[in-house]
Amino acid sequence: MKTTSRACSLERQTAETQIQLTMNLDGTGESSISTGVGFFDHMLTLFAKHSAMDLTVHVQGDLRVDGHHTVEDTGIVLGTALRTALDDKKGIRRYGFFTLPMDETLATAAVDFSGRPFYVAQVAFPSPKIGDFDSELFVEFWQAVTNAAQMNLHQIAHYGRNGHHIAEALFKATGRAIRAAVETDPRIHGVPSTKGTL
Ligand SMILES: [Mn+2]
Repeated sequence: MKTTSRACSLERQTAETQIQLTMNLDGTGESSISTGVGFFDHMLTLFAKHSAMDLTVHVQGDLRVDGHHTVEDTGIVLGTALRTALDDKKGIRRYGFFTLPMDETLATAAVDFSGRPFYVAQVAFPSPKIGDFDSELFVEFWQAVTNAAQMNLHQIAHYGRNGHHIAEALFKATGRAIRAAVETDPRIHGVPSTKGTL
């Protein structure tokens, strides 16, 4: 359901997960996150902070299986929320990129709200687990966000030794890139594409 111009509230329920999410693109980075996966909560909290959107995410997932459905389905709803809140994308900057250092790690994210889903990740983790989070779910999450948001996302971990730092640097960089891309440009009145649609 679309409520105000750049905000939305979504619910998704399956046999595997129940998800409630609200998003306001023109927020201040306030968030309330509970997914049942502590490290994932940490990532979504700092994603909200660095994207400057207001975000609430409450998930009850089948964690007795593993974190897969919880993380992937949250990605689907987060991406759907981005697409819903952006509506016709009139007046946005469309592109955003950020390179972010975190101690020994350097990470880049680049995004285009092109309407064509495409995800490229050059990301390797040194260990299969980061706390209670399976490292392989990192790309599952962003693939789901990319598909549902219909955006183009590239993520690169240039280097880094610590899995927590690599994931955190990329969530922050992606938040910063999305913030830049969804920001309204006072010089652009229509859709920022020579095709006239995105
Ligand atoms: Mn941390």
